[in-house]
Amino acid sequence: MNVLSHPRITSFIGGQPVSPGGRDAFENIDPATGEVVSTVEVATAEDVDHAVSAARAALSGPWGKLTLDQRARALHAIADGIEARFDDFLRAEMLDTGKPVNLASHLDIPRGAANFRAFAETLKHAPGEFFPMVAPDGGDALNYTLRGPRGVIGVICPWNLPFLLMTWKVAPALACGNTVVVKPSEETPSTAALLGEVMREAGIPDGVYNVVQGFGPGSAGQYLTEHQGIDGITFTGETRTGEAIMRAAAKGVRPVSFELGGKNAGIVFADCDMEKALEQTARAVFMNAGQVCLQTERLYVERPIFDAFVEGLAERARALKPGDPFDKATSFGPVISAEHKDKITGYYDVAARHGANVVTGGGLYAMDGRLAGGNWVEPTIWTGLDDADTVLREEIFGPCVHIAPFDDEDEAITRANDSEFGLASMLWTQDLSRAHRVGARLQSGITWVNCWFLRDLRTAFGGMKHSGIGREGGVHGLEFYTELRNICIKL
Ligand code: NAD
Ligand code: 6OD
Repeated sequence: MNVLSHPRITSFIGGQPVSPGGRDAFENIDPATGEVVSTVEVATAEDVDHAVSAARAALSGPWGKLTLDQRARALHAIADGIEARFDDFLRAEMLDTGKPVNLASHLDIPRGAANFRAFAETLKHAPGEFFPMVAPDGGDALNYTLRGPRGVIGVICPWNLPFLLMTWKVAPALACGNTVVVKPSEETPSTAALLGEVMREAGIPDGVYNVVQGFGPGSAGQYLTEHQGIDGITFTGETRTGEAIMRAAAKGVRPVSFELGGKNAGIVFADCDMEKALEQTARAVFMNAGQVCLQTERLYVERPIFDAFVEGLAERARALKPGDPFDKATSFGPVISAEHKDKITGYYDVAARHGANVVTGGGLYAMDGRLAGGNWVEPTIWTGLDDADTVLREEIFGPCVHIAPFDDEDEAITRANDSEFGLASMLWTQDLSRAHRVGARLQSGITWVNCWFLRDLRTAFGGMKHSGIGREGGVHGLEFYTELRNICIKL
């Protein structure tokens, strides 16, 4: 059954969507309009148990017997399946998130397919070890490593780039021979359900890919993370949720891989290419209505260009076009939910109360017609707050940035690093030596120089400090997605 023609979305277990009926359900709301697009049935603890059992059984079925090359071909077949149903994924993602079509069709859905292709190839280049040695009796011995799948991986996903971030974890998990139970965000259930259909069409054995729908605490998320049949948990979401999941993972000492929150800083030096810096900073702040973990919420601009930069960014914010996400002219979408809208505008109120200079925005768009029911937060720029202000310390995850002037390189680095988070940073300068010097001192898992969100999927991705544990991407995810074993043979 096609999830798009079926407004009741259920979990996907053992190669089949769960038959609808008999479970608690909630409405999936289109953030652009506030209209109900589907109803989602919440997985029970028993459903989660079935999903984990199906995933465990699949490990010792045909899936577990595939060679690396065969698994790589299976991953390419999944990517082919996503591409063949591109428009279905696009529509599902847009109705779940309200993303403008230009963004979802250029970023989210293509990256879903690209994730499977990238990890299909990556594993072929995984390094191994081989150590010949002399034993105490003078005889020879050989050590070498074997990599095997970790087992059943629990994949817990957020709502901001739902398909991109889910496939970013499912693809390496499967490439390494694991099976998965995915818990998509309650805000964005559709693409995970659709991917179940693609898995079947691509001939992936039953039980390799399972989805349990529902919420976090007291629901499918908690049941999954506490389930002792889960061998490892990979999670993307808020730092506080990560802490709860880590507590759940402690029972049974299961490993975790975490991509968490951020409060990312950007530094703009006076020698930057101003046009490019403004264009990319506008992306870094306002793309996906600011709901990207890599988004810049704190910007430090060298004093000689401070006024011009603030005004240039404000012009770009004012030029953004909110509107029907399906209209190609729309460049700015709603935020995910009424609750998230209230959280963001709560910070807008705090900023105003604390005396921020509101350069642009600071409130809600007044939208007409059907869009009046959506969550339309204005892109917002502030200046004038202290670095210690709540607005500069806590992750807002909205289309907003505070811009402060700085006078020298050391000061900019110190202020950028003054955060409990350390996910991403951005640096604009045409001085190559400075780019290396500053890049090396910034405390973040990734630093973009003269660009933003430029991704090579072979690179290590993850956060320092409270922004994460471990690195995924390329061969770096092997540490989490595989068990490395040493074999020592006395010859
Ligand atoms: P969230 O932490 O609220 O939820 C993420 C997922 O965890 C959802 O599926 C939710 O149902 C589930 N969950 C919540 N509580 C749980 C619990 N106790 N046990 C098990 N599962 C639970 O995050 P969100 O609001 O969906 O996403 C936004 C956050 O994600 C932001 O903080 C953002 O920075 C972060 N994020 C980080 C990255 C990264 O790569 N570092 C990427 C995207 C988003
Ligand atoms: O590009 C990626 O691989 C990635 N994990 C991006 C995360 C974006 C956060 O919202």
